[in-house]
Amino acid sequence: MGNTTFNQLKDLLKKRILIIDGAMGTMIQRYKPTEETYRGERFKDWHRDLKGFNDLFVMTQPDMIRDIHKAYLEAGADIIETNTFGSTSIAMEDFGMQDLAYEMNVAAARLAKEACAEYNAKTPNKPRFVAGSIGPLNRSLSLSPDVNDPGYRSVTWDQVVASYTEQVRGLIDGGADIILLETVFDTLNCKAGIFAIDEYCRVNKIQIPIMISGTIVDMSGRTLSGQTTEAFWISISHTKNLISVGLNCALGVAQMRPFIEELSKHASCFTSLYPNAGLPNAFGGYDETPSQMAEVMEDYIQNSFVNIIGGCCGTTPDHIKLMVEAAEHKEPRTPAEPLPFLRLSGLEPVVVRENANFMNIGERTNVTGSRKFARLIVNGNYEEALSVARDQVDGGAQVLDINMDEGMLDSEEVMAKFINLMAAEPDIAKLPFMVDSSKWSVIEAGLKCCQGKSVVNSISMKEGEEAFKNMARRVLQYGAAVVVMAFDEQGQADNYERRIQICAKAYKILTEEVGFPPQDIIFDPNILTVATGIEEHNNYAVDYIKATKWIKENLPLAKVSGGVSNVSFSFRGNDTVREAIHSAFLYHAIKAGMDMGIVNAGQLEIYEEIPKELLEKVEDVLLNRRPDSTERLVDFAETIKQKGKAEVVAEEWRNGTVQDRLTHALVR
Ligand code: THG
Repeated sequence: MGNTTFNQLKDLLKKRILIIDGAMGTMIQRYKPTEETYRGERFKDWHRDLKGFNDLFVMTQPDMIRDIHKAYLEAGADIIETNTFGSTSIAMEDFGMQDLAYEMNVAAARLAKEACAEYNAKTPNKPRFVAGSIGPLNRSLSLSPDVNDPGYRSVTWDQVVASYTEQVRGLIDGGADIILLETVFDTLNCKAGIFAIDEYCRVNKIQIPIMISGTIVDMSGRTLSGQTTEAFWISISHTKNLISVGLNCALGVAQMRPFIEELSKHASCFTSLYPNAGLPNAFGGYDETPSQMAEVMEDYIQNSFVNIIGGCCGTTPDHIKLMVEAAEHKEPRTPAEPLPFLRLSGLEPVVVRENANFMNIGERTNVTGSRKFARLIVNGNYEEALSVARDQVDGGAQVLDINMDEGMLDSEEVMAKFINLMAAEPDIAKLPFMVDSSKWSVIEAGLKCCQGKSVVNSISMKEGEEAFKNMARRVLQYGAAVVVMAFDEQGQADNYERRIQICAKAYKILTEEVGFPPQDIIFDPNILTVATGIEEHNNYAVDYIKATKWIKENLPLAKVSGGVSNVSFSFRGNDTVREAIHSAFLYHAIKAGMDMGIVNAGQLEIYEEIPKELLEKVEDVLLNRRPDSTERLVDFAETIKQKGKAEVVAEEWRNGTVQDRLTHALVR
């Protein structure tokens, strides 16, 4: 299978609105199936009740399913869905049928394909497509089923990937033209599905178009796992061969308006909408009539919100027929062309626009960077460890760096556990996460728990180019951005030349060989400790800043970051001096183009407020302005008493007048 279906669909979607079919369940109900209908001949002695397992009909009542497919094709659908919404080994465990998953998917895809073939033969100029339906599963990777244990998950990423891979294999073997991940309420499950499809296609050297359709649970417009529409789009936008993104199920067609409008504004692919025929009524039925739905759809078409329309629960061939009419001879929406900004997400989006302000990445959720956090994690006091994360958010962090690299810990397990716990705290989970480890296995363990678009911290050419490329490709599959350290087989870059040479090489490999979006590359040209007394270290800050400027001027769209607190390790124990060093360092590095930094959020001194004498001595060191600058700063530091300043200041400003408080808040 080449990319021909993808191109064929793309060409069609440029010309007209395509129609996807309506509900399977509603049609099945018309047959009033009994337990015996479900069982058919093959499962008449099955040890579990099977009533309600609609997917089973592809094996036990194939004629019924084929007839339903035909009814939708007859109504004018261009795309019909396989009857496989729940046909994964994981969901089929409920019926003791997990071993039949592959067979069911093959059977279902074949039925749909046969029905399409019949119509394609009749109308060769109107090709019909089979979308292999993949549902969201009955187990969630983002949500705990146990209210008393928010970090618990009833399934693992690897299990979901394995189960989806089997389903994908069955659907493709049975002849599906498209894979449709639908009714996504948990973006992490969806990302595992994307990963499964991508890996399956990579291994088998095939390509298949993908459609993704999310669902929302109420008028807040959030997914069940809590994401806003834009955050959802950002989280899945790495999907290769993505033909469309959209919404289905959920509310009635009219209530979908703000959310499909929002999605259509952001999505660089085509969009789809196939809602329920209204909300379920008291009897579990659906009341919106074909003409009511078609009328609203027509409005959405006029407003260029949609490229593919159809129906979900409660819709029938009559609904589809009127949608076909509503879509006829209409101009289809043109996909959005989002600017190439770095876009991250947690429950909410973070977009790093051109000329964006400096972005704070909270450093404290790091067992090697905070004794307190390390103690809490080692002792299993996760409750309080979460408050460390929360304090960083309150202190202004826009991303959280998480590091669990400590010899006494099972870092993979603890990384996963802590991220899962943070996922249950909306005030923390609204932020994107930066998964920080020097071990790739720990980074992967973290990525498997992030529903948003996170940042990998970090990869480098330390173990050679092949290893580097392999990690970068994996990062793409997980849908993350990446920090690249200026490190190669010869070691860490510690001068200007090595810094820019390594970054330039990494950029070339990533953009030209791996296909990494340049805006998702964040270089870290090594913030190393100054004022150590070793002469070779004197130019470290200068070289970092110079390298930053070079990267920003020569590696288009790439970002620059760094671990800011590293620079001042020589002054451990003297926070006043350290904070002055950090803010003076940032003042110059940001001017040179530094986009973001790992910092102790909430503890950054304001440059203009650094006492003159201290600032001069600090800048002498940072900018390597005189040979004795280290001694002079060390001597001066002795004279500065620790005041526990940050805390005091933080409270004092609240006693000012309204004018003073506003000024303070604005300056901050
Ligand atoms: N680049 C990238 N990632 C990084 C770093 C980097 N991750 C880790 C580190 N460096 C950045 N994070 C920190 C976190 C804390 C400190 C320094 C860097 C720190 N901690 C206090 C200390 O060691 O004195 C501890 C204080 C305490 O125990 O409370 O300074 O460079 N990509």
